[in-house]
Amino acid sequence: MTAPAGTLTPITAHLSDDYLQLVADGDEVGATELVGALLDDGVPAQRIIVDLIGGAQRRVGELWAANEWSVAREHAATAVGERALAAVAARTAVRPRRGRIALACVDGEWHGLPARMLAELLRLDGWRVDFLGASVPGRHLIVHLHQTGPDAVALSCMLPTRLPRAHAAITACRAAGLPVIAGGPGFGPGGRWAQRLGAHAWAATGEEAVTRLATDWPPRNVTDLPLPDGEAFIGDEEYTHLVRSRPQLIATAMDRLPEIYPPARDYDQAQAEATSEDMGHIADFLASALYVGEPDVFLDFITWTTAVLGSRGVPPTALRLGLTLIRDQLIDFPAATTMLDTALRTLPRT
Ligand code: B12
Repeated sequence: MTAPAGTLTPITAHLSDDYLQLVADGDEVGATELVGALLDDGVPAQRIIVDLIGGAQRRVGELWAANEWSVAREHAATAVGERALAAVAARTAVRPRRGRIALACVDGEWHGLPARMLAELLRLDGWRVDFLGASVPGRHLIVHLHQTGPDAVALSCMLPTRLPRAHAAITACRAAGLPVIAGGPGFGPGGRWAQRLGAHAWAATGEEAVTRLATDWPPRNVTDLPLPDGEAFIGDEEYTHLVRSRPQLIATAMDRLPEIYPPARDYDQAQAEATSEDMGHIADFLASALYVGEPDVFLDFITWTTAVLGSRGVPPTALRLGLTLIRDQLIDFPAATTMLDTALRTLPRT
């Protein structure tokens, strides 16, 4: 017998540790056997998806960020999570009794697993879900919507750097008369950038989305819903300049780095590539911050990246110099330089 979803939380810390160990070992068979045994014991599929599989993925993220796990180990762990989720889905068929939802990750967003988790939660609640997977280009999404005629669109965005693309997708869905529910931490604390970009609703978690969609959804007269205030700032001149000049910005910063940061003179190819990638992240988060007019997009990234680089032995000085090299090339852009100056002030002094 299956207990109703949400009535108990039978995923103990001990069970989570066991599952994380299987994930850490890349043991797909062990992980699918474990979730199968839990289903046999009557543990609700929702608890397995959210608490066990999702909880382990978040832990994997912490281990990667702390440089305890390599990218390869993280990839292997994610593959086990996907397999375990598929095993739960295969065991829990539910006949659709609600509407049809298209669920996609926005263009350039490769975190497909959280969206897949949401897809399964919605399916368990009786929705027919068209899961379109990771990184769905806006124009293909719209073609799909016209071909299939869903009742709503759910858009997943885990990284704020994808906000401009999320905005394009939301705008296109609105134009097609479809309500959009947005989700994922990329939309900011409390989903505040989702609302600013025109989404009709936002939910922090898959379970919150299920409740929301089951109660007050869809909004009536979707096409009449007013766009939020502040549309005008979006995608201004500074953002456009930054996006266009991104390759040049990074190349110039990389050329100048050894002059002002002598350790960079001895970087091997892998270190140089990682540094160039970090410069790219600085440019991308800055561009998104400019796009939505929210310095916090950039400042949150700086806090996060200081910790990640620190755990890899890169001192705040290196980040400070990287930011300065980008700033020096953007002196004619007041919003960008203000954000960079604020970020520079927040960096720990060494
Ligand atoms: C696995 C993983 C990857 C995998 C994804 C594989 C896959 N198939 O999903 C890969 C390797 C591709 C990846 C790549 C990157 N990643 Co990554 N990744 C992760 C990791 C470890 C797990 C993600 C996950 O599955 N979380 C588990 C679920 C349960 O999370 P959740 O947020 O609670 O999910 C719920 C909500 O988000 C919500 N939700 C999600 N979508 C939607 C949609 C709607 C409509 C609604 C209503 C709700 C909703 O419902 C979910 C279920 O309840 C996270 C760490 C973490 N803490 O999440 C980092 C993380 C997200 N990644 C991060 C980074 C930086 C990257 C890279 C930039 C790394 C790099 N240097 O290249 C790239 C970017 C790729 C890209 N452009 O998308 C950072 C982001 C930090 C930041 N500042 O934003 C994180 C947080 C890691 C960290 N601790 O630093 N990553």
